Amino acid sequence: MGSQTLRPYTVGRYNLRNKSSILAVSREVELALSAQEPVVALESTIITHGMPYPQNLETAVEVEQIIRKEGAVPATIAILRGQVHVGLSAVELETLAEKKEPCVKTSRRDFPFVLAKGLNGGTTVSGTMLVAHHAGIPVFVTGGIGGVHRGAENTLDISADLTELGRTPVAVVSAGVKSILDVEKTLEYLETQGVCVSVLGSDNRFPDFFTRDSGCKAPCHVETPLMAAHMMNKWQEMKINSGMLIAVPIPEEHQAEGKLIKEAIDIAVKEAELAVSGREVTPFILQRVFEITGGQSLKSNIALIKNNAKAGAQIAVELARLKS
Ligand code: PSU
Ligand code: MN
Repeated sequence: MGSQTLRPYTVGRYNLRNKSSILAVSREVELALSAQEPVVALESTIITHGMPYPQNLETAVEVEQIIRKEGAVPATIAILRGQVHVGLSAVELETLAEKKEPCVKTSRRDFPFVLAKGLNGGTTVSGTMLVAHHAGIPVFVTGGIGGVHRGAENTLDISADLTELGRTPVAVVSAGVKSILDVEKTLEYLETQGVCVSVLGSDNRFPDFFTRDSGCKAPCHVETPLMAAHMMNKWQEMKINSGMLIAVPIPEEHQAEGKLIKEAIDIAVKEAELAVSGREVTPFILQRVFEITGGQSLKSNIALIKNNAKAGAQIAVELARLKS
């Protein structure tokens, strides 16, 4: 697995004043943060482990463009040779997306190892939240978060994303919770963790990534990005140090065909039970659903993350306005 030598931490290209030098913050992100302009954090596991090449690279680039178009600065977060990066160059994005170099799916627990060994890491929702918070970025856009897996009563497979949401004050914009998971149990777990869960849009049904209705109601419902920003503002004023989850339903026209996706997921989840465990479960299921649906799942995935990027950027812009 890549270079196993111990490297000293290199000093970041641009380090935020009063921030740990362990973060290499890009000049664009550094400037935006110091001017209190809107910034949107993005994860990298979706690039390194969640989507195939070249769609992963195309999507990562387009998502950054969408965020810029809305007037915010994108900050993709990843680990490159043992250095945590906030804001990647085109070449850095390409390096990760091509998957030629080994790369560890990095959640909170993996940082000490990946950094000490000088490895590359694609940061999950939990890993990205942790870094975004260090860097002072409160809005983070992704596709879907990890959650309580089906059968977790036996396996105890519950994503570290949920405990991270319980302990780190970053708002995560996602298309809800993927139906490869147990959506009801995931919502229960988030309640226990004190996470404000809302749905943004016209109704209060909680989405399950590929479709707009998981069958569960969202605990909170906000109609506009401005109202989501108001919620974040109150959350910050109250110093509620747990995270927020803002669910954005997939646009009507991009919903996956319900029956097809449901069947594919059921097959993939059963196969995963026999084939994999630990951090490999989610990437395995995503890959199998992609194969079984003949690529349909990836199309929906790309459409919804672009939609999330737009909504997340609008929230970040409104929040910056409220604070100015
Ligand atoms: N769901 C997706 N695509 C992804 C992931 C989840 O549709 O790429 C990634 C995210 O990075 C998420 C992680 O944080 O998988 C959760 O992994 P696990 O279930 O092992 O905690
Ligand atoms: Mn797991």
